[in-house]
Amino acid sequence: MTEALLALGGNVGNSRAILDRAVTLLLERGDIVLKARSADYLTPPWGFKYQAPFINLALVVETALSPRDLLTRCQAVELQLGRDRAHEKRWGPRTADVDIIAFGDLKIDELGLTLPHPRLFERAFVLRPLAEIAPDRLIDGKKVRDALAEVDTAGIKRLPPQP
Ligand code: A4P
Ligand code: MG
Repeated sequence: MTEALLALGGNVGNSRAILDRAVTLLLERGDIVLKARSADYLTPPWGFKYQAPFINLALVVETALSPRDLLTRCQAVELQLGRDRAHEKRWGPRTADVDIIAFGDLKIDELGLTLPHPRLFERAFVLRPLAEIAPDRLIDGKKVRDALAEVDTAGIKRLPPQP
């Protein structure tokens, strides 16, 4: 079993409900086991700024799947939740985005899969939820909590659990 870090985000539709469903779908076959789940966070849009705020959350999971199979599962969940890559703009609105942030300590840079995630250290919307559940996790030799201290977290709000 390998521990992996996943980051989920979305800003189209009822994002909290959609991402909650994404977590359920990821775990439903039993070959991805949840170890920790962050709260939901409301985060200002990054990249393309003129869009609705996002909901983001992070998961620590364990799996015996290969990194490729885990990515395929993440993308299957995105599709099940209505993500339409053909009509998306880069860094624009989306119903559900499920990224692999790290897979054990594996480093790979292949077509369609880079690990750790190449833009993770620029993204407070990834690091803030992750720091809640894995502050001491090292990624590329850096602790998540230290990486978080280097990014701008202005406007990020931790949301209370839904009733
Ligand atoms: N891919 C390569 N490595 C990975 C990996 N480690 N995990 C490939 C997941 N996918 C990986 O993905 C495009 C391709 O990346 C996939 O086909 C996969 O093979 P994508 O999800 O369409 O996104 P992208 O073009 O890689 O962009 P990126 O940098 O992942 O951006 P996002 O996360 O998709 O951008 N602002 C806030 N506050 N919160 C957000 O969640 N999200 C976006 C969307 C923009 N702004 C945001 C947020
Ligand atoms: Mg993605």
